[in-house]
Amino acid sequence: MAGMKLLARRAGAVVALIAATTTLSTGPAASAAPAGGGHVGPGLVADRSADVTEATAGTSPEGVESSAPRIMANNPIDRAEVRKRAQTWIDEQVPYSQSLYHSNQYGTYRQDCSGYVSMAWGMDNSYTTYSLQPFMDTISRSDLRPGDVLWRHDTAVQHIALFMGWADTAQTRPVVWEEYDYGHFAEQRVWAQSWADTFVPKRYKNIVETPSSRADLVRIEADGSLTGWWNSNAFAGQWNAPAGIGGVGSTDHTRLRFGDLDGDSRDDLVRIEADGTLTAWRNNNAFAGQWSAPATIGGVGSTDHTRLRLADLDGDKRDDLVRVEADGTLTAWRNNNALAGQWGAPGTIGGVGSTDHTRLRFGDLDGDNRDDLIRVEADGLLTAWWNHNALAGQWNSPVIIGGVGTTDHTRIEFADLDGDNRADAIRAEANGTLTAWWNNNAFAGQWNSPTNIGGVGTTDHTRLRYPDLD
Ligand SMILES: [Ca+2]
Ligand SMILES: [Ca+2]
Ligand SMILES: [Ca+2]
Ligand SMILES: [Ca+2]
Repeated sequence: MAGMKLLARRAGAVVALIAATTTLSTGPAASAAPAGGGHVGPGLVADRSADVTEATAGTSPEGVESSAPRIMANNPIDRAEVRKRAQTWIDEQVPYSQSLYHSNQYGTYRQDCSGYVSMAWGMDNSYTTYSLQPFMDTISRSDLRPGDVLWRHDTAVQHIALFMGWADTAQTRPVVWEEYDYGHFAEQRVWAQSWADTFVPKRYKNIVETPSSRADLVRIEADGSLTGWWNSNAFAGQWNAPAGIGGVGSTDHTRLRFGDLDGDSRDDLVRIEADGTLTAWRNNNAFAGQWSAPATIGGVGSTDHTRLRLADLDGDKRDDLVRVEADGTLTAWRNNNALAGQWGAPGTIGGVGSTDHTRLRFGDLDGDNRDDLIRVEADGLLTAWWNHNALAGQWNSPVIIGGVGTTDHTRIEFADLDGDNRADAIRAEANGTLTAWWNNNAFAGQWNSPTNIGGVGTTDHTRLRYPDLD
């Protein structure tokens, strides 16, 4: 689908955000042995266009309700929580059964299609496809979002599956998570259109729509003003018209980072000063031009600012601070309450071996809220370390998760464009168009084919950022 052209307009009213600086804290400390020496293993090259096996039919009927233990009470629940709950049955390889019940920290539910959905939605019983009906509204197919369902109840088929995304940009083949038949675990599949079209899209009445968690687009202009494009539906090429959202005064744009410092799910703005202090503007409502006055929130001592990253290492929704040292070790400061100047003491959390630090990125590839580590290799392959518990130095061994072709690695970034909590891959092309790969299960090497999601006109790509502003 061709992307809508995103033409830039100069910011109108620019809020002047001028920094003050006072030094608050800490220089680096280096301790502990590096973990996860990062070397690319051969033979793990992912097929980046790979879709998972396409399903066309085949579901067993389901069991019936029983007096199984009741855990939850049909409370409001957001989509990230639905994903987190549903993921557990896939990880635990819960086999399909109409009579067996599976228990974990989220309760005890029948191991069939509707029991799985009841569990994912945190319901007070293992409902059936029939008895779920009063809890759901019918929605349009184009309105489907992760955590909604595809539902069918007729004489031939009684089935329900969690909708998790689309496998194609034409939005005909859904990616679903389901318990669908004996001999299978809870799993992710892609449905053929012919099968999917026999299902009705439904939404749980208690789903809470959190503010859009899709990454937006920002360009830092030469005068320090910020132009923002709101991501309406990036993979369909839909962005709002560009708007001036503030400005920091004339500044070296490579010193600017976005990250959520206070966990309100809006990315705040940080500038790394020459002396290593950090100046922050809290995002109060960026698209309305509302930012808090700048404040100094700490400092790392004089340092090469290009070595600093903001990433949420522990999944508490607040971005922590990471510095890539010359020898490839990673030093981290946990964000305890950054806007109040509170950070944990610096600690070494691992290392990737001597490496070009400009090739390292952080992004949550699997939706567990912890940012994983990615290195863009010279040949365009992507090496990733799954963040198991980074602040304790625990990472999985590096794996190749795909590739973006031989390319200028400074053009590659990772951000969640569709709000499914998994970071997608973005390449800023020389002509200002943006190419994106939807993360369909990155650690299994599954990405959708690259698609043009829009463009900003010819521009210096180092001025582009992909924060979630709202
Ligand atoms: Ca924030
Ligand atoms: Ca954190
Ligand atoms: Ca992660
Ligand atoms: Ca995503």
